[in-house]
Amino acid sequence: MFDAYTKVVSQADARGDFLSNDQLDALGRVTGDGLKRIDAVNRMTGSASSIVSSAARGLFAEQPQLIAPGGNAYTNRRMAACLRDMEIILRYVTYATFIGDASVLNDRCLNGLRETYSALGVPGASVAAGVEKMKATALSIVMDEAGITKGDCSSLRSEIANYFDLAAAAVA
Ligand code: PEB
Repeated sequence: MFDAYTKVVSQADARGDFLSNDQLDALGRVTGDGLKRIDAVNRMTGSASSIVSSAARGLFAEQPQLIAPGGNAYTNRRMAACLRDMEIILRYVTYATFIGDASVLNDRCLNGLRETYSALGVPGASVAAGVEKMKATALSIVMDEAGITKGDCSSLRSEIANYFDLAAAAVA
């Protein structure tokens, strides 16, 4: 697992190079966004259960076959597994946002997930649709300007969007 800093250091060390100006500039931007990053993580974490439940509601409204008899989220056990999976994915997105690097998400959550779902018969495209819904809700909560000092959060926004997109693409 890397964070934004150790990733760059390990790449430079593999080449025996000093850190380049571009790398230092990029890391400077990560540091400069540090408080925004923590606010974003704090908001996603604090709203995790509503992010998950509203995504699930939206998903089941669009794909009611999932909760009909024979559907993959039919029975309380499968419904609970489904909500839990969405929460796990969201949790790893918050970790990646915190450290500014996708490796924790890729290595500990997404790696092999497609194969797990296909072995279980869980429709990956439906999971991806649920992840996209979590992305929309999470970003609207993160970007809400109420009660916070206004600033430019565009690069953080696209970074967080990218973590959700990675998760959706990994199972779609
Ligand atoms: C991944 N999900 C399930 C299982 C595993 C994961 C390993 C099998 C074991 C179990 O049931 O607990 N676990 C999960 C994950 C990590 C992990 C992401 C990462 C570290 O360790 N069903 C639907 C929806 C979707 C869904 C499309 C959006 O209809 C999910 C939610 N996952 C789902 C379901 C099961 C499951 C298991 C229904 C149970 C499948 C079954 O047992 O029939």
